[in-house]
Amino acid sequence: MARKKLNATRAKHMRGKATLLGIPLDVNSSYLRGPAEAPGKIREAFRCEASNGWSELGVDAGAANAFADAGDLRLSNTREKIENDLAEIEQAIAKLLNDGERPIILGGDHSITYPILRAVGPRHRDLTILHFDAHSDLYDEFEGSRVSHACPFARIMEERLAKRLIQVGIRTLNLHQKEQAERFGVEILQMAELPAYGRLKVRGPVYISFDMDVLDPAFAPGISHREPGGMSVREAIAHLHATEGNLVGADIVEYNPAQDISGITATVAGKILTEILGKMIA
Ligand SMILES: [Mn+2]
Repeated sequence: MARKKLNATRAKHMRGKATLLGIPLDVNSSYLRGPAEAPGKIREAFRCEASNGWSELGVDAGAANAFADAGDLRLSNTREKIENDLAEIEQAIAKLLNDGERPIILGGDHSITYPILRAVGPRHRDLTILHFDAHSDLYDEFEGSRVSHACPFARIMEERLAKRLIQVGIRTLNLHQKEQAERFGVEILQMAELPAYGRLKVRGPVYISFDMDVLDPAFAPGISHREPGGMSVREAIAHLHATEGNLVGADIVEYNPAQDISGITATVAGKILTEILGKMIA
């Protein structure tokens, strides 16, 4: 009896409820501000009546109890209090994980992935991060900051918060970031090598970090760093669907409403959210 109960508790932990959390932080952006306004816009697009909320995987992500929503964190979003903001993000994610939930974070600039992984990493041995992005974000420091949105994956790998980091859609590698990737053993699937569905079939716990600028700016202009030659929405969904493993968390970052045109990028972010939810709930 006791063992049965323990197993049930463990199973619940493994397959905890998907829970949205907005993280309105963009002070670590190096070029343009704006992603702090993204969480509400993505929720709005997800709930838009133009769409029915069903994932292409056959899951009703829009159903009343499909996921929980923990709202948005309240942060200073200032340089003076950045260390405090990062600590608050880590604590908020730790609380969700302790409650057995699987967080889906709506950013925010990409710097938030570091404090998120400080909470997620130690709870999952053998964690693989699948990182969709035009950029490697592996800078040791960027314009004097080690918590810039150009640096999160250097911090994550230094602190061994993941066993594997697989980057997909990269198309801006420079010498420094190539050296960093070699130093940390990062597996990079550059945009020119895609599709590479088989490389995303990993085992064990998986965290997906989805930077909206992995998409071609023709599909998603509402971002801070437009990098042509990227994925179509269809290619991104095909790669998301090809992923395997136990999805324990995800983030969608770098949507910048101030750069958007007619909310088209919000609609795309809402679609990506639907498909990540589909993957997590299925
Ligand atoms: Mn990027």
